[in-house]
Amino acid sequence: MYKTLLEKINSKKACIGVIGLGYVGLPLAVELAKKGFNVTGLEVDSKKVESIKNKKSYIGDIETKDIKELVESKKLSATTNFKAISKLDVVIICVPTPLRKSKDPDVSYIVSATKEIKDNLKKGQLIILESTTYPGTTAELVLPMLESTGLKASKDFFLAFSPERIDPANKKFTIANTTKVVGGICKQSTELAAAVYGSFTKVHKVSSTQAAEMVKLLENTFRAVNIGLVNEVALMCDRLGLSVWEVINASATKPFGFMKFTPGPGIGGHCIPLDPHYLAWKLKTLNFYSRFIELAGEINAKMPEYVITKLADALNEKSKSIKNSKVLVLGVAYKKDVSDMRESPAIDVMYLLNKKQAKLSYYDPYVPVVKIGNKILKSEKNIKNISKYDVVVILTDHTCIDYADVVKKSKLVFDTRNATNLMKSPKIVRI
Ligand code: SAJ
Repeated sequence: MYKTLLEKINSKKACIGVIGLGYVGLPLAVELAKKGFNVTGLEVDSKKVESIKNKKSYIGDIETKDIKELVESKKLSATTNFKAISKLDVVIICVPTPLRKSKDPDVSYIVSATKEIKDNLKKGQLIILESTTYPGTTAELVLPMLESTGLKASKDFFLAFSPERIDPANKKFTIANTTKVVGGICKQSTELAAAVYGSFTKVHKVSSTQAAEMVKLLENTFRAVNIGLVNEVALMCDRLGLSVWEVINASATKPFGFMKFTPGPGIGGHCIPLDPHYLAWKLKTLNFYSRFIELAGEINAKMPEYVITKLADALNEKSKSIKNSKVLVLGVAYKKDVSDMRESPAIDVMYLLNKKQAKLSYYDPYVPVVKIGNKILKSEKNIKNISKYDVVVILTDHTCIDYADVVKKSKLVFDTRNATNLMKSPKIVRI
């Protein structure tokens, strides 16, 4: 069985299913189809399935021409009918793993995907989980569900974990040139998963699914903790009357032993604010309190309030208060040059501005509408009349904006990202 499946994968004859055609699943499905596999996208969202059937991409990093080519050559298809799983050799789960309000992991999407697989599981299949999750999910949650069919892991089917490393809008590091880490519940599962990803990129094998799950959490906890550190350094520099930007830029001249992170209005996105809490949650069940994760989480979550305090001070210098000041927020997406708003700290800052009764507007060329509390705000069409605002608050530093021009035409600029690049002007206040 193992040899047959390995041969099918190596000869690209294996039929592969990808459950979840989001910003992780669709690029993976397209890459595998490009390599010659017959790939079936399995999606609960019929709009996504329709889009694929109509040969159209709905993910920024994926060209419609690629979808068209692959659908026409019958290498790529999509369906909402999960019974198709019974005809597949490999099934890869790429579903979301959000946090509940209580900051506990929400693995309900993994459970429903695994249930669909369980209902259609066949001997000789390889199942791979990609969704970011706590160490143990594959072995303690997915495996028992699949074995409840009576089929035995490693004997009747294979099971592995491989963390997704898709960085949306990253033109330099794509799915095709980013090493894939794989860890199976047994050596054969690891080898089979390595053969799948080895068809399009470098592979790094680890000894277990738990190790592979932990790799991803280390990667993103590393970022969350270092961002928390520089945010705390920003607060320190404020007390010391120093420019945190000048200090960080100078530290970054050290070619070894230092990695540049920058402070900001908080952390957003679908990974960094969430993933470390998966790890913290798991360790709590083992009676271990991960202080770095909790502390970084607290510091990062407090940055929106810090922005408001600094903004109030800046307006105060002009004998103004936040209340009734005309405030233009520049950039609301969770990071520059993306349209994604998930967990964006801009939402928290704008919520607080609203609460303090600022006359709030925003401009973000990537984000036409935002919901702040129960208010719907539309982006300004342009920033031609920027001088009418009492203050312009840069929350996300999209590269398409001319910040020198913004400073020239504004009364006051509060820059939370150093988008103004340490430009000297009495009009600029930075965190
Ligand atoms: N941020 C800072 N200061 C920094 C870096 C980021 O405040 O020095 C903020 C960003 O503005 C954003 C949040 O943190 O709000 C997360 O930023 P991010 O650069 O980590 O971007 P993400 O969330 O897109 O993270 C993804 C991750 N990729 C995957 O999970 C596959 C992460 O592992 C990547 O390292 C990161 O992209 C990247 O390097 O771009």
